[in-house]
Amino acid sequence: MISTLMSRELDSNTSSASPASVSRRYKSPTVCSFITGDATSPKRMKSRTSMDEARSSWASEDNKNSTEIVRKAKHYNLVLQNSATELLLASKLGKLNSGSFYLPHPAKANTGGEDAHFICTLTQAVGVADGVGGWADLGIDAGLYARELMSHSLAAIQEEPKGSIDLIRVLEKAYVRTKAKGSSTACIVALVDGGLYAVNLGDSGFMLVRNGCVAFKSPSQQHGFNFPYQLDCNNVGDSPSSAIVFKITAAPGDVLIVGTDGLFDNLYDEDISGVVIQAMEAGLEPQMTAQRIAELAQQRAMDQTKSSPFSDGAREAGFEYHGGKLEDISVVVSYVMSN
Ligand SMILES: [Mn+2]
Repeated sequence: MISTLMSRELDSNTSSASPASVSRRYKSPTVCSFITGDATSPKRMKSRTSMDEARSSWASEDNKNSTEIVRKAKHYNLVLQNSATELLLASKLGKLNSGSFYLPHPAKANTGGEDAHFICTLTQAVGVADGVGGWADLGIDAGLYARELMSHSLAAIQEEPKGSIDLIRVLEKAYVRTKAKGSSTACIVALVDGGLYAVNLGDSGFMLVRNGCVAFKSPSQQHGFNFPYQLDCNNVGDSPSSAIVFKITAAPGDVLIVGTDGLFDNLYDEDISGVVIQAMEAGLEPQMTAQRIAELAQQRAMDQTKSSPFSDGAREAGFEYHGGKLEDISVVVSYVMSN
């Protein structure tokens, strides 16, 4: 039996990268497990949005005094209790208009890569999963685990009672039903009454862009550099209850971007919001917006000259690393629509 969890492969496009691809043994998660960056390190803060950043971002809006942010254990509740207009907008949320684009790592394209995602129009939910590449050393394609996890998540979310879905229960069911070898991160976001409801485990995640600005970005959960929280086939790793739960108010016109680390390790927040702004001006459909974002991420992934959120993180962890990180890139874009 395999009793280790996997770190990511460090598939460097430079010759100077340190050997970080060793499989690290699992270690127990700490109680408060957010990896949101060191306050003394501006570079990390740039690539990882912390709760404080979210707070300042939201509080800087006109509704400063009426913004209520509650953090309970691993639950985020971001509630904009502001004007009657905002509440009216929230009550009129109708659906997510979603599209996706997937660019597998060029070397893994023939097996479909190791990412998976779903879009469910019935339940207004989307999800991404990222099979952890370290399994390849054991001859196991973790993409199978990720695809099965998403397929079961899609089925499980449709079993939830309408109007009171429980995403931890969804993730738990999917985890128990997944039989493939491997391990994976998971992120599921659903449109519910009043806003977005999400669970995230590991270093995939989501971002909400409002009026061209990043209103919120989910923090990454990692045990160490390049070693994400993950659900695994041997039940030795993290459990669905370790996922962070988010409830965030949303309004028509908001743009939700859900992606794997191939997206968030290669593009800074402002790169992503920049593409969203251009896409909105050009009137692009979500699928085309997702494609533009994914293509920019891949371009950066192959660029050895520019810094990336990944290279910033690597340097902070003591590794010499330059450029982007060639990876599977999954992007799901959802436009929040009124009824
Ligand atoms: Mn990945």
